[in-house]
Amino acid sequence: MTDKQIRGDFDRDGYVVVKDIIDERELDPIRDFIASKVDEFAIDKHGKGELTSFHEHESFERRFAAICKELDINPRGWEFGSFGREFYDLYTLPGVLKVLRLLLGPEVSNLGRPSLRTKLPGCVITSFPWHQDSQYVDQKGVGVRAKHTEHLPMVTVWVPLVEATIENGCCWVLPGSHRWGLLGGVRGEDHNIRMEEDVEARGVEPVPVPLEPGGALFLSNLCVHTSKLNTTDACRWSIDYRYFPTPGRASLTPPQRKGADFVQNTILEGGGVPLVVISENERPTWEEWEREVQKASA
Ligand SMILES: O=C(O)CCC(=O)C(=O)O
Repeated sequence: MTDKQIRGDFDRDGYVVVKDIIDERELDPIRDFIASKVDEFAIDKHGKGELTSFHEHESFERRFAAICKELDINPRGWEFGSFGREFYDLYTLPGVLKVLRLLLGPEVSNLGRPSLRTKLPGCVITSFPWHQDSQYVDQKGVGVRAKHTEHLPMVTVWVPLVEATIENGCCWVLPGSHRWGLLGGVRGEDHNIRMEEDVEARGVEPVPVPLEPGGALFLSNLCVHTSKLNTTDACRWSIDYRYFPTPGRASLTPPQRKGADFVQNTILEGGGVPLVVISENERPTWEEWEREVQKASA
């Protein structure tokens, strides 16, 4: 795709799918990280007598699903950490940064809190209802109603670690919905946001986004999207992470700056440190970033 097509699709639809921008080998460290955590989990549960098998002969896609099935658990998210070199390397993938520069300009910060998705077979709680990502950023607590980032352009990068298909619960989008503004929605007891209106009634045809590893879906914070039930017997592993314009950027309008400050403060309150990516050649190294995070959490 040309830069013009990427920018044009994103402006028109509120999302753009870019295939083959990540080398398969660039995904191996995060897959290895997942595999080793799943292994530790199996060993721990087996040691406690809760598992009859380590399920070690299952594939990457199947193993965690088999373990959770035997334990009869359905976790909403990944519970084994999301900070490390593997994550830094994903945030700074050259192909991803190139697209981000087209969509958000030259200086962006990473929100520092990725969502590593297990998306287990038949797991209802990870069939996320229609939502806009700004709703999750702005409304942290159950029942909270707030709008802080409506005017701040943010981009979610959604990266499949196995093939995402309609059957295993890929994302679905409503093209053009980023022009509807930030809609009313509220976070329920299960921590999922639910819209106050039936967005499908607006008549836009939902579009599925099946995607092979190596591609990425770039989503505006206002693009309405969902992901449906995983009807297969394997996990749909993926990771998504978010960027926003660095708050100090001179070109921000006052409402954008307010939104960026809100995001920055929310991250710092939560003990995280945003990763500032100035350009492909100028950004904190992994060691610098790690030191900063350690300082913040000391
Ligand atoms: O990966 C999924 O299943 C849902 C992702 C999503 O809705 C999001 O990243 O906002």
